[in-house]
Amino acid sequence: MTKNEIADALAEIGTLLELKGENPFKVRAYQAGARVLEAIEEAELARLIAADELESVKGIGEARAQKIGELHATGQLGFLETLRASVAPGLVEMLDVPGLGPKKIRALHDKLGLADLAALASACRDGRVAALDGFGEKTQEKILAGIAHREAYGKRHLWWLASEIAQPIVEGLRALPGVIHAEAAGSLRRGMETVGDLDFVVAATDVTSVVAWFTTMPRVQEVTAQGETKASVRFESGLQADLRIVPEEQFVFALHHFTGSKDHNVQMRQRALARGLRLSEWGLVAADSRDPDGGGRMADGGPEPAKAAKPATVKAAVAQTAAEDRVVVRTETELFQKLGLHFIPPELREGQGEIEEAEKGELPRLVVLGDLRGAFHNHTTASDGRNTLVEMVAAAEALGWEYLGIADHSKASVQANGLTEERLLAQVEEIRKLNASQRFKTHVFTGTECDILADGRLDFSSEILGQLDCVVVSVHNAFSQDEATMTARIIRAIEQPHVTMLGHLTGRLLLRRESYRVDAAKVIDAAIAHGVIIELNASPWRLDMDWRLWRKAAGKGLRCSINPDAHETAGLRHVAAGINAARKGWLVKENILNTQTKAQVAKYLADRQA
Ligand code: DGT
Ligand code: CA
Ligand code: CA
Ligand code: ZN
Repeated sequence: MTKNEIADALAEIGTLLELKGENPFKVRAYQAGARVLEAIEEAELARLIAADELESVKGIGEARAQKIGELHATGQLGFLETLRASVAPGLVEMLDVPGLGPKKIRALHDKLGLADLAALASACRDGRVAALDGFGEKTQEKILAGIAHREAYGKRHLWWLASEIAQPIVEGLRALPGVIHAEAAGSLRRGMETVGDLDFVVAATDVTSVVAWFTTMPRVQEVTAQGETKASVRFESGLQADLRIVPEEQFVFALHHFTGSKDHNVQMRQRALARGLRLSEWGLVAADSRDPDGGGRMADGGPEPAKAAKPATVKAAVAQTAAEDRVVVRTETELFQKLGLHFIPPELREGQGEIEEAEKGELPRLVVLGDLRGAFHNHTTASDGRNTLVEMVAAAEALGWEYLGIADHSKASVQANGLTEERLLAQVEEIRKLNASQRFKTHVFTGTECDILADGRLDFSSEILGQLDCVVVSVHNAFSQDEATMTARIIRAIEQPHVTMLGHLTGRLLLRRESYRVDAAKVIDAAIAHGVIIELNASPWRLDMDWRLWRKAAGKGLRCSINPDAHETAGLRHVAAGINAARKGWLVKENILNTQTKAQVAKYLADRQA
């Protein structure tokens, strides 16, 4: 196990002990141990363990040193497994409700006997929760709303996590004998921030073995549907996956159809019809063909089916269509060409004008991951990050980045160990020395993620901010302000000198926490007017500002920066999720600060500061 995984395990032990109502000193010792561990470098941890010196590190102690050693060596810990088994799963689920920590959950359990979400919801509706010491009406309302959101959230899955599951499945399918092509389609391929289910499209000669493999994959909990050429499964995590197998000549049509979106598909069919063609998941045929399917059967307002009787199977349908009626295409590019269109990247297939632009040949050349030369808004162990400055820079160098922008929290973010002016200036000095040492090829830009205080003032003075390369300003508290107050607050922050960019515009955490209320259009206009960048926070849990707002905003002149908001080295890779969102927002390289060279960025930042 890596250092951060071990820290997670210690923190989990702390949480579970707290849920069990154990001695608070013991609980705190595990929480503190997790934090101490985070501040140690990976290599140093290995050395301490090898030298048997871990227990002498302040804040770790003998009992935890032994557990850390076991996790480090084996990746497992009997103590943690026993502990997990001893806590009611319903109590652990309550941790997902915003505003409920272990202490509150313990109180709900001890005083009201609540052990799961259903019981908690009903106690809220009866007003029993509000009557408890330390809860009240407002908290009760918040808990109820949290439970309702959790149900809705449970139906969808984060793109990043779904993609991690889909990748090996695609590879597994491709490796099967008789499989010619295999792709993940659906919202995953379109790069949506969350996905409802996975959709796999396969061209194969031997359908039986593909269905058999798919329905017996690891972690499949239930096979919810199974036919000759299709199957659906549900994994233990609740995520579901659909499989379609088609003959090779239909693959492109099936891939296009199951990639969607539905709106895009409807418009494509209408376009085909206007050209005397019928497009469906099975193929593209002349509209007057006797092909019985040809796109007519969808329940979405497509054309009426042709007169011939519907054949019983796909194979029969294909056979019945006269060969000369079928348009042959081997790639999606060819499919679009047949309808007089340039290729439309999957991310743009949302039915929002992409077909019109593809007809004119005016689709943008969307930004790609390889365009990024560095990234801003990254945390270190100085605030709430889990890797040191040096570890973060080494990781950026390994990614081939020319530069890395550091932005630790400011002092008002007490919960995130925000930096005081003194600590910030010491970090600036440390970064200058690191740059001067030329230890890494990656240049480090100094900076801060400065809190926007409740009234719109900034947590640091202009005098301090003026000494930094890059200033990110973000809202981290007073989330419940009304829309007008929040909007004015953010605009006031944007108007102050030395601000380079606005962090996570809405504060949303996908499938976890709703946005605060803010008038995005007004903030965008203010940012443009003051030459302030708005970040596209690339954390897969945020993807904030939302892709739906970027096309129009960039058209008006707003600049973007794709920021990983990394709290550990692995988080730097999240820029890939940001690239997805940027592509969905029709952004090109030129819209994005961190596609520029180090020299260009350095000049831009210096000019801003001046
Ligand atoms: P999701 O799973 O909710 O995140 O979103 P999708 O887009 O993956 O939707 P899904 O899995 O229901 O279906 C995959 C694609 O199949 C969808 O994007 C378009 C196509 N499709 C499904 N049902 C229909 C339909 O009734 N009409 C049309 N035109 N296309 C459909
Ligand atoms: Ca889907
Ligand atoms: Ca599906
Ligand atoms: Zn932040």
